[in-house]
Amino acid sequence: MRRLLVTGALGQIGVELVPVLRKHYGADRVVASDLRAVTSRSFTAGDDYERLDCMQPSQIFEVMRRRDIGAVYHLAALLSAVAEKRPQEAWTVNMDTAYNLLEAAREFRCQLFFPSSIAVFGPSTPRQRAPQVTIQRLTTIYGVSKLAGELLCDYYTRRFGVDARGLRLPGLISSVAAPGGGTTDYAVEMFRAAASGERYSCFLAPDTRLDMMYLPDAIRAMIDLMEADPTRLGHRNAYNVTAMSITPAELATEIRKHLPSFAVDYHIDPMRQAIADSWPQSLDASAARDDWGFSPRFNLAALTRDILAKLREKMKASGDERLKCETSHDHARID
Ligand code: VAH
Repeated sequence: MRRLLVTGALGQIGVELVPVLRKHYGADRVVASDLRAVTSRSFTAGDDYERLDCMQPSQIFEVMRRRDIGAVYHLAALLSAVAEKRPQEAWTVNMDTAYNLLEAAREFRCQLFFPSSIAVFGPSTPRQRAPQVTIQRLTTIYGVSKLAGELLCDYYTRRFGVDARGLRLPGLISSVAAPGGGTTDYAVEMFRAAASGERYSCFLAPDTRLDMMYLPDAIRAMIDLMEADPTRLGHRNAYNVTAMSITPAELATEIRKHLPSFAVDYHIDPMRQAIADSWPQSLDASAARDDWGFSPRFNLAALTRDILAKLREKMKASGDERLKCETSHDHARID
């Protein structure tokens, strides 16, 4: 059986996606890769890991051939806030790597997952329940690279028969990896501060409403999309997906149901606030639901409960007893 390759495996999505893929398909079928040497605590020397610079086509082709890759989850990219600080580098990294992986997918006849984003929408996109097909006059270099990536994937599918598929991901909240330079990182940072008993200084205004999703739901959506019947994929590059539309103030209130003393103040970062304000406040994910059964399991209450429990376990394992949740709540799962 051909293997799966994850690029950018040491990033926020990758460190959670790789173990789930290995559990789903078998540890010997998933190759993790990133620019850095395998010194991260997320992967040990025994893990199947390749150092891979996706800016180098020869390195990609060599790994594809030697490891007999049949599907790629291409996660290597600069996120919105970092990209806006270094737009030229962001364009080069995000676009050249996407092009290189599409060329490799064409050459080796393999599937490609491309992570798009709500960043492909802009101020003139309908703010509420942004449709699957709508105006896309985005205003960030990250959005330009993600929309161009979507169109390039569609071209390779139409012109060369490459099986490329993508999701317009909202902000992703996880308990495992540190944030990676995005505009929605405040949510991950807020949980980490609360778990450590610290006050959090939020870089977005309290009423900044954005789409979010728990990373386990996003990973399940990625795998479901990649395994879906291709004849049903009317919008393969790329589907709107979301699980909730929340604000920093609402997230803080939910955390305080478990940690009543948790405090947040607001020191707005003008650049990240401008990026957030350019994005819709909510997406319409009905096409994903209708075409391949997208169905997130975690709402805000269930996500908060699960993340604080996971952070408490992690901290206890490291001997840190600071996180004692003072109340308990029933699971408020969507399903
Ligand atoms: C970012 N987390 O903030 C990413 C994501 C919707 C936002 O694309 O850049």
